[in-house]
Amino acid sequence: MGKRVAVIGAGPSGLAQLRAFQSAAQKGAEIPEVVCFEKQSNWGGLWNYTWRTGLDENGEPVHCSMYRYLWTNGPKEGLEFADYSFEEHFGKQIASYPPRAVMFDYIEGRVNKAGVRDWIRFSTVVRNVEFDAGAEDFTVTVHDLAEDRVYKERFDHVIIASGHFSTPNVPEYEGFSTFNGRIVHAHDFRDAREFAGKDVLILGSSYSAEDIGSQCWKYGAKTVTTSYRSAPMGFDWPENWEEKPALEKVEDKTAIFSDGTTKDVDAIILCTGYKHYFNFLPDDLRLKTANRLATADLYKGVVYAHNPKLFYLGMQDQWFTFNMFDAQAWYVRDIIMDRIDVPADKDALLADVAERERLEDASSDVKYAIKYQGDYVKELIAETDYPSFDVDGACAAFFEWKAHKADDIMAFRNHSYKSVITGTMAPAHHTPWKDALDDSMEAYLKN
Ligand code: FAD
Ligand code: NA7
Repeated sequence: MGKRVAVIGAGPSGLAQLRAFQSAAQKGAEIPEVVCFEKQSNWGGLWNYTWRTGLDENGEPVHCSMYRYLWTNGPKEGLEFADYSFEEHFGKQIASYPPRAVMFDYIEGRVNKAGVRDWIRFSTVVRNVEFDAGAEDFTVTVHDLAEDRVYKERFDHVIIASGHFSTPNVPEYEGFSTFNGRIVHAHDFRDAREFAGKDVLILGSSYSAEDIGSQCWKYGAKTVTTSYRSAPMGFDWPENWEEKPALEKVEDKTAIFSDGTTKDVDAIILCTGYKHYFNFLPDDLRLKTANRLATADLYKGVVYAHNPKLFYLGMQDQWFTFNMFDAQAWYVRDIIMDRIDVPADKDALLADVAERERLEDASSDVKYAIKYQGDYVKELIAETDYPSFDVDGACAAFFEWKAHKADDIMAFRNHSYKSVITGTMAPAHHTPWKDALDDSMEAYLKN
């Protein structure tokens, strides 16, 4: 069909896009030429772990925000690929909260099977994207880091799949520059053992705060103190864990909170979230959005309203992940392959966004939010040939997960759920999460 498509990033979203095109080709369709640019030397995005922090071996910002001993923070039954089950990959059903290495293996398994590795130019960072309104195409400038060569290529479409949990949001509080201990953002947190025996202060009250605090607790921190800006997490924490209101300042090693209480701490971990950050995009193409379910300026959550030849994948805040990226990738593929029409009128695109925002804002209930994103996944897959799956069943697994967390925050990962792809119940893991210090793939799969 003569079109050329650039995909930026080979994490779960970018790989979903490659698999979407490959699956159309497998069914006999003529597909565009697809080129994926990935700045790291391997695929997997955030799941491609590195010990490095700061700058990588090429002087580029390290993308990885994951850490050693990370296990999925939600049940795998909520994210399973509809076209590639865990059972197909591992040859058996496995427990519900796999460690990172197990997830990486699963992610890689599907794209190895699809045979799309050759479509990716690794160690190649995208530096700039420009739209030529006359030619109606994009010029993409990239840096081949291995050969140290900068070059440009033209594409009819660009798909941004560069993730949004990599550039840290780093606030400063009074006294940080004279704090007598380590201050680190979650993005640079790697090994919880570093904090064994220490009094650790964690800022934030979302996923990173909960999980990094739990990691520190599991690997022997003396105490964990979490400080919330808006609302406490409110779990029934272990006895050496307490929640405090907002941090006001630190003096030497003493943290002072808004209720006047204090705590002496050895280290401060900023679990204060991430920024949508696209330093390779000019003003007219750059998405500017908060981390929310209804992303600003994206028609159907993927088409950039200000230039509908440009797409973004995975830019939403996430209950659903891999299967949502798939739904988006199949949908974008079908727009590019002229199977799905996008309204020509920009106001219609923005009206779609406004309606999504209105519906998201209609309730602050967590179950409502999970169902809202589930409905979005359903909406997209209804229009493509992505294998339909029981999205309501996945929502039900998320509801159970929430209840299990409320019951016992240090034990929720010991529970099992039923696959909505194969219908099989996951086995219980052989060791409770808090006692499972070896989280290698070999150890995890010993069930
Ligand atoms: P990413 O995984 O971030 O991949 C983006 C890719 O783009 C990277 O490979 C990067 O190198 C590349 N890239 C970026 N910029 C450029 C450029 N300029 N040029 C070329 N390449 C570029 N999700 C779950 O489902 N379960 C979990 O348990 C879970 N835990 C998480 C824990 C942490 C600490 C974090 C931060 C996230 C977690 N997530 C989890 C959510 C995570 O966002 C998704 O699972 C998934 O990794 C998102 O995929 P992505 O492809 O959109 O982005
Ligand atoms: P989130 O979910 O965006 O949460 C960020 C948290 O940081 C949230 O509790 C914020 O409080 C808090 N925050 C932000 N700025 C500040 C300042 N200045 N001071 C204090 N607290 C602040 O990010 P996470 O890293 O937890 O999760 C991101 C992904 O990583 C997620 O998908 C997981 O799977 C892993 P607020 O509630 O806004 O007041």
